[in-house]
Amino acid sequence: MDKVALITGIRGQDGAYLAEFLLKKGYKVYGADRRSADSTNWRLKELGIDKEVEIVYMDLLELTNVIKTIEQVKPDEVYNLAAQSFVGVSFQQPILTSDVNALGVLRLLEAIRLFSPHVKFYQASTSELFGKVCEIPQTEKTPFYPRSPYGVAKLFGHWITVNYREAYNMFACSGILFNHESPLRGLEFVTRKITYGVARIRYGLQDKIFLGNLDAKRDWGYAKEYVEGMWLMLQQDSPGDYILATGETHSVKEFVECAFAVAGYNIYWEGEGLNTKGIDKKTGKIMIEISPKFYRPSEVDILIGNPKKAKEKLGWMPKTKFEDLVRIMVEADLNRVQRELK
Ligand code: NDP
Ligand code: GDR
Repeated sequence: MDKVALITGIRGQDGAYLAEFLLKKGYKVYGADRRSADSTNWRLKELGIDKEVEIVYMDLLELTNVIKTIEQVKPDEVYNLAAQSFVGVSFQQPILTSDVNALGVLRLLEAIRLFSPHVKFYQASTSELFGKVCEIPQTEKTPFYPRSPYGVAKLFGHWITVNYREAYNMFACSGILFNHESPLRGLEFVTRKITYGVARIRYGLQDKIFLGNLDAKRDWGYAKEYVEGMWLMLQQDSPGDYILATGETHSVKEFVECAFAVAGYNIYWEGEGLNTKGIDKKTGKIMIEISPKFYRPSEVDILIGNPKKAKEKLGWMPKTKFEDLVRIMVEADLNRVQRELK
């Protein structure tokens, strides 16, 4: 019999790639969608799997809905990817963010504990747990110090997963994933905002991109590879927590330079702080300006993860290098914008 997986957050970046991955492995995949007015499922469509994933309506805010879904789907594995995942918005919606990202995890764990305790459970934890880092690179043993309501809520999600594993002997894993990007990344995140912006500039649809803190450094990997790591965690003999990361860090500035270079521009910088400008060497045009509205009240300055445990125990290795990731994203957006223009 095929294994059955339930993926929450099916309409998100990781949900789409994980569904694709599990379908290829022969799983029956249920995708939990919280239902919204726009149910185009563009990511599943882009991967050509929208007809293969069975959509069930489930909102992590609604306990009875969560219980009924677990009873109906009878999954072997549950991947909890649903979240209010945008750190910036978590400062404006801290209570909603906590309800979904913290209590939402607990609702799911309770439903599993009470009605289907043999389910294997994956929780989407994050490098945002490290926040104000005290150790470089970060490992599974590095102390947490979240810097946003998003990070604080995810901290609860992480620890409640650990607690249910220890208290009830549940097969519950927490994947501490560093930033992972792709052409399916949401447009509000800085990488996709830049690559889509570059493509629109290239085709004359916009003049410049407004950004916030250019000095923030992130460990950016390719999302398609990270979903395999999630699956591997649930295939082990015993549950555990793992970091998935590349072990490299780059600034937003470097991402900008690299993305523009793929489209044939050469960016140099003038000014400092809010007056920083990214200028195209050939034309002298300003391509990047700073807007204070994209700054966060408290920032995570640098993240760089050590994926040694995942390498040794899961055999998981990131393959795509930073420059290749940026190229994949810019080229996909150049193609998209070209198609939009037709
Ligand atoms: P996305 O924002 O692309 O997807 C999140 C999904 O969660 C969306 O489909 C959203 O639904 C859904 N969702 C939001 N609120 C609810 C709710 N109340 N009930 C049910 N579903 C809900 O995120 P990613 O795919 O990038 O990330 C997947 C998970 O991994 C998230 O939990 C994120 O916090 C975490 N993570 C992501 C990392 C990354 O770099 N991408 C790194 C580390 C952790 P809708 O489509 O309707 O908005
Ligand atoms: P992050 O991703 O907060 O790391 O969370 P994001 O791409 O939003 O920000 C990365 C860094 O870039 C800086 N930045 C900007 N960010 C956005 N969104 N827009 C801008 O204009 C901009 N200018 C500069 C930010 O300040 C930040 O330092 C992502 C999400 O996927 C989380 O769900 C996940 O847990 C973490 O990655 C790991």
